[in-house]
Amino acid sequence: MKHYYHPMSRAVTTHWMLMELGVEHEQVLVDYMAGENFSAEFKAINPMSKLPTLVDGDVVVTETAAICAYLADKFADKGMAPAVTSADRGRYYRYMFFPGNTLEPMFTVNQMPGAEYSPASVGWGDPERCLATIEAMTPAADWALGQTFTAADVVYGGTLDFACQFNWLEPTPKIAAYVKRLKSREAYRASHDPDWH
Ligand SMILES: N[C@@H](CCC(=O)N[C@@H](CS)C(=O)NCC(=O)O)C(=O)O
Repeated sequence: MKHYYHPMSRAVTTHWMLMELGVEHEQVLVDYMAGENFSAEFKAINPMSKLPTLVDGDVVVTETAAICAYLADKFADKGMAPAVTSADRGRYYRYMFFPGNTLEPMFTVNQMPGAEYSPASVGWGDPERCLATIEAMTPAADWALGQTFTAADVVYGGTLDFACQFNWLEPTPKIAAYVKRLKSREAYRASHDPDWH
């Protein structure tokens, strides 16, 4: 499979997922800072011109969380997603969807001074609710779903890691300890440039 990637992009998270699974893949560097993501060739694969993008045979997967979910299910024997019928699946989905649907837009709008919005209408409510939810959802020990590390940690934990790195999120002791646990993983270290993380 081909993983369209840049080391200073969200593709670091999907690279981390590939490393956790130990999946062989071709790393295709797309220099989006030089506009290579707008080439006709890449736009034919992903009209959003965004990284990461995964191509697995005839299957094109875009969106960081979708790629991680796809890989976790494709390599189900690696145990990075709870079984579809397991009671943990609901909690797993929550960790997988909350970052892209809710946290990312909140962090983005929160960086825009004076932005006006209706908390009841925007999907992310307001920063206070999001921060309270992050604090509640962040595990005090081990991983998002308990003792087993899953794709939920890559997606949710990866978002918290990015947010701390860009100073979008002031980590509480619980968040800082979780991010530290994530960073101690071999696959994290193999996929993240220490100069940027
Ligand atoms: N919603 C997408 C966002 C991907 C995204 O914004 N990627 C950035 C790099 S971190 C990108 O490709 N930017 C190039 C551009 O938009 O020109 C995801 O979760 O994968």
